[in-house]
Order: sequence, then structure tokens, then C-alpha cells
Amino acid sequence: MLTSDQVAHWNAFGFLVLPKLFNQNEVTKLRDAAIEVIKQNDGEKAITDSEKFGIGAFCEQHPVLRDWLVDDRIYGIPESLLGSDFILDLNSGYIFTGDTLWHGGFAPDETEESFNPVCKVVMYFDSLTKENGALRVVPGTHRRPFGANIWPQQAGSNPGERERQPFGVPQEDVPCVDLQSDPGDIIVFTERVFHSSFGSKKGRLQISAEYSANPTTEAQIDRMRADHDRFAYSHHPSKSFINSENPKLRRMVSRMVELGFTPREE
Ligand SMILES: O=C(O)CCC(=O)C(=O)O
Repeated sequence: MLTSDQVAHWNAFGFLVLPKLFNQNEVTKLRDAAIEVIKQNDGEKAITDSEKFGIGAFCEQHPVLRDWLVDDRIYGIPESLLGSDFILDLNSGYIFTGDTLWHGGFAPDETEESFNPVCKVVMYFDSLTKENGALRVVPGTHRRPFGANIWPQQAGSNPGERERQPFGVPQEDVPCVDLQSDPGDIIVFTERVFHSSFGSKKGRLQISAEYSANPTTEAQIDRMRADHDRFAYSHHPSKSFINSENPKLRRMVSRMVELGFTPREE
């Protein structure tokens, strides 16, 4: 569980760094498991040649990764930030390469009424500094109005996006906090907080889990249903979790089952 100071930091700034949550031995086991799953999913080249890779329903594919999701050090994070009835929306394995341009913010169709708190828990397997690809965040952009002010910096897919300077400064110079991390550290942020990374020359393995608070109003449920309809992984509970012997895995997806969301086969 997080302390009240950590929760206050989260609420104000939209991120947390939890150093040394996992030891070297655990990190090695998690890395080996993640690499095994990536290889099983045709990601061999991503590992050898630092190519981009990303899939959801990742932890379902290895017992060590499943255990990571229900480990108290991970499970306790959304529990503290979103309440004990939080939902596991998605979990993923990624290899990020090169610069990740600034992105985040509120989805255009999200209103004050449909707003539902979320958080994302990630673990990298490299020592990352500002210069070589550490995640950067603009604190406080997970909330309106600041989160709306920074929207012009949202990366689009147009050519020349890298050079665009809506605030008159290059991407690298946008005021931010760099979340330096070592293997074993956990970073908590949200997809709404503006984030990026610059300077990395090699692939960065990341495992992640994304969570929502339990939606209670019609507007929140409608919004979650729209995301379910739009995405292949997010908000689709895996059958192996629905039927798991582990009560925490079952609980984290049970609300989506109740809402009639289509399960995935994994
Ligand atoms: O590590 C990176 O380069 C970007 C990570 C990111 O965008 C994410 O986890 O949502």
C-alpha cells in the first residue's frame, strides 16, 4: 500500500517513482519471462535489432508475469490510488525505440461527467537517465485545466511533427521532470499526464499494467464501453483471468464481465 504522502503526490502531480521495489533476482526472472513471451509472439527481431514491439494480454502468457500483477507491491498501487474495487483494463509488453514524442491528455470525447480516474504502472529493465530515454512527464497535466493547456504539444502523425514547436521550444526542452529509473524501480503515471522520452539509442523493454477506478455513473460506464468497443485489448477481460484460481486476478476483471464486455481468448 502507498503512504498518504505518496497518494497526495500522485493527486497533485500525476506520477510517482517507487525505487527498488524489486530485487536483482526478481528483475532477472521478470526480464527472462518478458523476453520469452516476446519471442513467442514473433518479436525475436525486436530483441536483437531494437525494433519496436508491443502487445496487450502480455502477463497472461507467463506465470512469472501473472504473479507480478498480483504481487502486493504492484496490486497495492491501484488499490491505494483508485480504491479496492479498481479494474485491470490492460497489461502490455513493449520494446520502445528512439524518441517518444510528447503525448497524453484528455480524449476529445471525455467530459467532466465521464471522467474516471486511471493509473498506469510500468517497469523498465535498463538504467534510464534524461539523456538515454528516461520517461519524462509534465507534472499536473493529468488534471484540467493544465492538462488542456498543453494539448497543442500532442504528437500527431503528420510529417514534421518532431520539429513542431507550439510553445516555441524544441521537444527536448519542454519543461518537465525526468523520471530516472533503474531496473527494480516502478514508475506510476497516467496516459493523461503528458509524457515522452528522448535520446535512447537502444530498445527499452517495458512491462505495464493500466487500471481504472470502478465506473459508477452512467456517463463513466458509457465512456468505458466506448473504449471497449474501440480497442482490441483494453477493457477486454482475458478468459484465463476470469476463470483463474487466484481471487485477485478474478476480482480485477469481474466488473468488466458484469458490464458484458467481450472476453479475450488468452
Ligand atoms: O518509454 C517510452 O519511450 C514511452 C513510454 C510510453 O509512452 C508509455 O508507457 O505510455
